[in-house]
Amino acid sequence: MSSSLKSLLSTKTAALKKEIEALLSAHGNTAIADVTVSQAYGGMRDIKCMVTETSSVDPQEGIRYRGMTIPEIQAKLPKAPGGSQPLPEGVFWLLLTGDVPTPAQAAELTQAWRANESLPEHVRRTLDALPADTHPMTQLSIGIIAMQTDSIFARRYREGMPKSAHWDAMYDDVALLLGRMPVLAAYIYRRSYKGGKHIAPSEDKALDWSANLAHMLGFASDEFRELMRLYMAIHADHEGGNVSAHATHLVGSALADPYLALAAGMNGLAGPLHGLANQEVMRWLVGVKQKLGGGVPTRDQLQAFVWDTLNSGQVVPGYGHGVLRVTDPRYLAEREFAMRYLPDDENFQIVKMLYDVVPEILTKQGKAKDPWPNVDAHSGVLLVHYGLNEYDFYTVLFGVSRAMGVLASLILDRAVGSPLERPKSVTTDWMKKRVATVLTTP
Ligand code: NMX
Ligand code: MLT
Repeated sequence: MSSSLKSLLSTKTAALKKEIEALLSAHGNTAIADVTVSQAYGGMRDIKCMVTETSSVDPQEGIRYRGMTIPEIQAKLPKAPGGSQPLPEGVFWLLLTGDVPTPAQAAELTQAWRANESLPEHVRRTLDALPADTHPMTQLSIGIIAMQTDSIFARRYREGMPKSAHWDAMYDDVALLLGRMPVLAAYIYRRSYKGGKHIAPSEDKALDWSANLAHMLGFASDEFRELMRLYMAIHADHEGGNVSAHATHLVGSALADPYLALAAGMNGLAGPLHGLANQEVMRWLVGVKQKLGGGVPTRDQLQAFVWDTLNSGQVVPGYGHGVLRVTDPRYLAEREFAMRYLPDDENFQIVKMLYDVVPEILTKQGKAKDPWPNVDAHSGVLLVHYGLNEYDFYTVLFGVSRAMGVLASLILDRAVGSPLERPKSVTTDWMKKRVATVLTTP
């Protein structure tokens, strides 16, 4: 990766480590949260018990990367020549260091990642051994694991590197992995859907990471490139508690190398309550159209379809959230993109209508704590508009982006020496005794 980023990081993480040590020594025993029985049984919602530096989600305003909102990121981060969306290279720099990079620094990252864009032959062969209709997320996970043979962290650990060198090895692995992720994603796409007719990375080595991904997927328009930049920028991170980030962090805490840890995160992302929701949204939306004979349904028809979904015991994909209690700002960024580039798109009309009807219905049903749309409610229609119609592939794009956030955190984990994660579990019997004690204690 960029050498100036590495030396900046070395200084920054040394300072961060000192801050953490001072905090621990002065306030190590200060309580920051209480845990209720409902939280222990209910997916640990809102228990403040882990630290992630890269970003934070506020229920009322959504994600901030190092304190910056999505609109601020769109306004302040470096852009590609002629582009108006932030470069994900800048997002990664920001997540890792907390600084907004200069255009030259973002370009340094483009160069560093693009220098690593070859996929080892054995990885291609491993993927080619799978049936072509293997789900793309399964292929992504297998592809990442297959690349583990190149792990610098694993090799240096075996050679006896000291703990102080862990972050350095992690950093080098991440540079390789992030360079390869778009190539891996494009390889999966072209083998699954385009008869294995692969497209080599662009010969224009200054072409940014997302535009090169668009090129390798087979979509060359300037608008699609812009969409990829936006998509990669906004899906990158969502603090540490979401399934993909938490799984990556947990597995990494055993000093598993980043390939093993990222694959774990990607396996979590492939769940329909997490990243896979983006493919489910499109499938659901197309189901509405098919059932109603095509075209844009009426508001009444759409309302009836939403109720049918709920009454048959399914969730409305793309709506609700574990933390957010407002419309996801990432959804709003996608909506703004749609208004600018595809205002008359038929699927976009339906997505807009859903925004009108679903929150009201979920509120009336009274179960979901958050009736508003999340990022996955909008991304599919943008991709379909440009001809990327293979819904099962969508979560792979989410994964390429999410790799930036979770791997930035993994570097930081190793830099500050985060220990093995090992919370205490209890049994229901313990819980019953515990509440009985609380009840009888005056
Ligand atoms: N449609 C129907 N029911 C819902 C929905 C929804 N969109 N969202 C929540 N509920 C239900 C939920 O299933 C639960 O029901 P039950 O008590 O029968 O188990 C009840 O409302 C309470 O759930 P919440 O506490 O509001 O939500 P939770 O934090 O457990 O789950 C999600 C959050 C995101 C898993 C949930 O809202 C959901 O399943 N949404 C649809 C899937 C989706 O869009 N996932 C993508 C999330 C974003 N991402 O990229 O990861
Ligand atoms: C995410 O981007 O990870 C999702 O919105 C899920 C979450 O934050 O729990």
